[in-house]
Amino acid sequence: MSYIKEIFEQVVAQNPAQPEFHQAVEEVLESLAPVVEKNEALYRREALLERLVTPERVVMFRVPWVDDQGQARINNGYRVQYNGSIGPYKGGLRFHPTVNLSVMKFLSFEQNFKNSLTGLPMGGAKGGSDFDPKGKSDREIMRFCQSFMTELYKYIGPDVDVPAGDIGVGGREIGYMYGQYRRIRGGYEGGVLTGKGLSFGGSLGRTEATGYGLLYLTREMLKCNGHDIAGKTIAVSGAGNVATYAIQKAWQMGAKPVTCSDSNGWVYDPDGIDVEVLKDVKEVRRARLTEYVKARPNAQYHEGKGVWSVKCDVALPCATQNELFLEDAKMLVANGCIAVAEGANMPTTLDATKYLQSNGVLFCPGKASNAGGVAVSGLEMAQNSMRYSWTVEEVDNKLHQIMVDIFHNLDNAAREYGMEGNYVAGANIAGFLKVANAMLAQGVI
Ligand code: NDP
Ligand code: 2IT
Repeated sequence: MSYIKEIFEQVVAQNPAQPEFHQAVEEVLESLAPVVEKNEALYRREALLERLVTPERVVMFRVPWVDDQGQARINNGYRVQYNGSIGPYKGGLRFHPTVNLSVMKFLSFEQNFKNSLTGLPMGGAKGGSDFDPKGKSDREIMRFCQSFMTELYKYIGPDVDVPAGDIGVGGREIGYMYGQYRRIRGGYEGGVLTGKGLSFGGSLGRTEATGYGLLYLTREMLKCNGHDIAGKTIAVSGAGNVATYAIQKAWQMGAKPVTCSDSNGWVYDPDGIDVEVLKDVKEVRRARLTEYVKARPNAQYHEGKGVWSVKCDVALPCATQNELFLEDAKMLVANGCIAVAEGANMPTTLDATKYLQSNGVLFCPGKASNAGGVAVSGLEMAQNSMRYSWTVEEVDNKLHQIMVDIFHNLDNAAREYGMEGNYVAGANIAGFLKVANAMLAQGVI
């Protein structure tokens, strides 16, 4: 049996009932075949793939808190420190009822390769809780964040592990968690979290970074394949941090984003999504998308899923994992879509990815196209270490350069291994090589 197949079967056997984790490992291992074949004796002797698929540390803890009615509540907290060989563990925190060990492990596994692709020294991690922030008061959110940090603080630090935001965790939650960390530690250690407020060590441009970075990479991918992003119709899913700033940057590039979605339904706006209305509904009022169409009479609201049925040139899934299925891929191809770039982590299922690729659709995986968020987190860490702040132009220029470099890095890696145009393979190989070389250099640990 091939080394890769052996490892994948072990992962499935040893981690039962973790489908998202299996899916992420399968996608990465599959693309590493040509690299592993070249180095098989060495990798086997060093148990490199076994170590690659095994997290260095998984922390699970109880998060007790009291709701506004005085009722005690309990949630599960997690931090998976997957691989620290190229830098401090780094990755977001997700608060969403679907969070479980499988989701945490898939996200932290992916984060290793993403962080490696940014070129910055950051290892891979992820954490979060099955806490549902929807409908909670601001005070409940604060008490939850404080309780979560009261346990998490033991395992993190500016040179150890640096969490940030993800689904359900934005500037407000990072502020509350940072406050509790500072209170427990008794000093300023801003570098322990990224995505902080600008008044206490946050970086300009971090809020916009993932969405903007997604568009910088997408424009470069289109350009290198003979297309101009200006004038393109874009379908976006999600209506959170990533989707909002992807939509904003798409407009700035002369494209027209026409859809967005949340967990209840989706919007088609034939005049293009109005970013200010979207921000007011989702960021300011934390309301549902039904409110969006009240302010935009030409727009249509539909319950359930359906963003990928809209005719578009480019599709940007920016909500969550497994939200673009084979039947969606078929609709996109039938409607003439030329490119898909993932803003979310693993939004496209494996069979949908393969269908898109084999039908000539340019496809960029999230670990490359959504790396702008963690890249600017890395820049925030650098600024915190220097006790200095770059201007928004400086940060944006660096982000732009990082995203363009990432695209060329994976394009080149795919060519070098005889898989030209397969950006999934290119991203996995380029991301893997740096981590693998660091692991080999550091011995069997
Ligand atoms: P937000 O919480 O800001 O927004 C998430 C959006 O996706 C919301 O519109 C939400 O709808 C929707 N959504 C979430 N879960 C589901 C679900 N199970 N079914 C349907 N819709 C869902 O998160 P972000 O924008 O930060 O994150 C979006 C994606 O991007 C995630 O995959 C995340 O891992 C990834 N990402 C985020 C980065 C960042 O810097 N924030 C960096 C790189 C990747 P609703 O409003 O109803 O909850
Ligand atoms: O998935 C991701 O890359 C993030 N949620 C951002 C992580 C970070 O540390 O900024």
